[in-house]
Amino acid sequence: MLREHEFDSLAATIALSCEISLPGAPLAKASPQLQEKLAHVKMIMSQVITTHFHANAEVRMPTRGIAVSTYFQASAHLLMDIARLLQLDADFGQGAMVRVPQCRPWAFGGTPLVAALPADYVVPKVWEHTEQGGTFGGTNRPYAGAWGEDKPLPKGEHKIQLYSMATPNGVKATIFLEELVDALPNFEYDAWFIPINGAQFTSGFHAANPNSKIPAMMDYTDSSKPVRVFESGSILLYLADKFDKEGRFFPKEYPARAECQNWLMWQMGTAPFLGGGFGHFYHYAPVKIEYAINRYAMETKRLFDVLDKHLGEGNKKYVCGDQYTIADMAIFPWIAGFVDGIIYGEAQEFLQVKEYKHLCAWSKRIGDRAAVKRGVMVNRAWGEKSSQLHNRHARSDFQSKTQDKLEAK
Ligand SMILES: N[C@@H](CCC(=O)N[C@@H](CS)C(=O)NCC(=O)O)C(=O)O
Repeated sequence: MLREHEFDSLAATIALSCEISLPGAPLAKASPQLQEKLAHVKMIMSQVITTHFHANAEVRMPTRGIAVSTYFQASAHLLMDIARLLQLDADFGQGAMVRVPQCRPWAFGGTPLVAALPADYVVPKVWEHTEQGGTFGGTNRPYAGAWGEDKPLPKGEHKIQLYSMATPNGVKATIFLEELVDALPNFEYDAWFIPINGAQFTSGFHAANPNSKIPAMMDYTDSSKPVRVFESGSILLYLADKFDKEGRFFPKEYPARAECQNWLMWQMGTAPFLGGGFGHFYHYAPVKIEYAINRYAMETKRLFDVLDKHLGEGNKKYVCGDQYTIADMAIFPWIAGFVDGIIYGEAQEFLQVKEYKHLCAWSKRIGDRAAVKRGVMVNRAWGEKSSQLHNRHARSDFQSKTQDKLEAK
């Protein structure tokens, strides 16, 4: 239970006090029996500290005041151990209580006393990688690089090649690509399914995105100078710049253009809170941590409210007012998952998503668009077979290449 080595490393950083308080009465007024008990505790603590931690403990018993304090230098975890060892939550009579260890940044400053999960976890001096378990615990490594298979990416006949999966970040790109298909008679693209259980670490994918995350895109318009585009927001901006010449989806003029950029960047900044924070700790993490879930649930609800209030002001149809833009396309996939209750288990109820009326109405409005309905199917490999189009190479694929059709052949 007691870990001597920790004392050496942490002793100098924290000074703690463990208080045995005697409410309302100066120590002198305590009964002789209680004074005896307190003195006993003082003696034991002093012994424990010196024998177990080879430290010179200063254990003080003030003659005035309402508290008997034993001050010594130790880590928060050691103090906990000592408290447990001495059963300091015992009843000392006469209303005397042991306030089990309170951290006092006393002589040297230091970190506050914290509970740990698991309870015996002590933050090591240097972090070391261990596999974390849970749904995504084994996927990543703490280093970058093409450490997976040495394999090039497939390449179709169109100039634009997307490598992705129909997660909220992936769907941002496929929605815009399908909007461009509807808006421009000659626009086409290939979209390849990249399962993120390893394919993102292959040499081919890594060359397209050194961050090894979907979505990634290659533009072979000039085959001698292919352009790689990664980060979903960057893909939206690139496609808008290159193909949306009229500013249909990304306004050309300020202030409308700035407002669109604002909400696009807002989305890019908030996704890690919704997904990596809330989604991970509420749904995927192999241990339910109240603090983490509360922190990210609070932030997620705050973000819902930001969007809800923004849409409600002036009863906006779209995030930028009357014009449907790449900001809507970026925000929709993350919000729709919560609104439709298809993301992170019971999250819809847990976060009471239906209370955000403007947000829900907007999500439905975007979801009803034909291009959006197709976009969410591309690179999808779960759910109804008729909603899965693993790889997309032509407009007609939605009629003939969905998974139900392929498997019926
Ligand atoms: N900021 C990036 C985030 C991309 C991202 O996190 N992609 C996830 C899927 S939604 C991924 O590829 N995860 C695989 C991994 O973490 O190894 C973007 O918006 O493109």
